[in-house]
Amino acid sequence: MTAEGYRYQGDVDGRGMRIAIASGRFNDHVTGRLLTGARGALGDHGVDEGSIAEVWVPGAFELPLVAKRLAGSGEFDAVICLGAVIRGDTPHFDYVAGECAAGIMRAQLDTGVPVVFGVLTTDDLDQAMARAGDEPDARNKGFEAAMTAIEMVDLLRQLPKAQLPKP
Ligand code: INI
Repeated sequence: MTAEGYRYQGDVDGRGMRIAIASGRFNDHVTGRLLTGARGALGDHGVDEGSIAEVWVPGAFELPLVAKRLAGSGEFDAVICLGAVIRGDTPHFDYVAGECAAGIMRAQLDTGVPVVFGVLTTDDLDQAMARAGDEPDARNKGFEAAMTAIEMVDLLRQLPKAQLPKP
């Protein structure tokens, strides 16, 4: 403890971490770029390529179920979800984007394993492409999601363990 109290912050050293990346095939011209960005960040920060599992699902709506399975398997320290939900003229967007976000949150709360929301929700394709830049940096949401995953794994390792609820 310092004079100011405690301070916790995750480091972005991914050495030894095992990471699963689940990606939606819907709009795969976008999600493929997010995946490249995520792999770039993991590689730059010490995650071994052999410790990364790549999983594809049909679309963003399927991400929560698969993320929960991966997170609960005990095989991974974090799960990164990548998707691109692009608003057309249909209310489908709101259902897909909303349920995807809620399901991903539930997967991480239920399992205690970080499940990162690397899902673009944009009005059009141009906006999506602008967030899926081909440089491995923060203009690529997949890159940003991977950095979040590493930081969260390290942060949770530092924080006090959760107490089991009293019977
Ligand atoms: N899935 C996406 O990942 N992005 C979208 O933009 C999208 N739109 O627009 O419909 C989308 N729909 C498919 C959805 O994720 C499911 O795969 C489908 O509904 C079957 O459950």
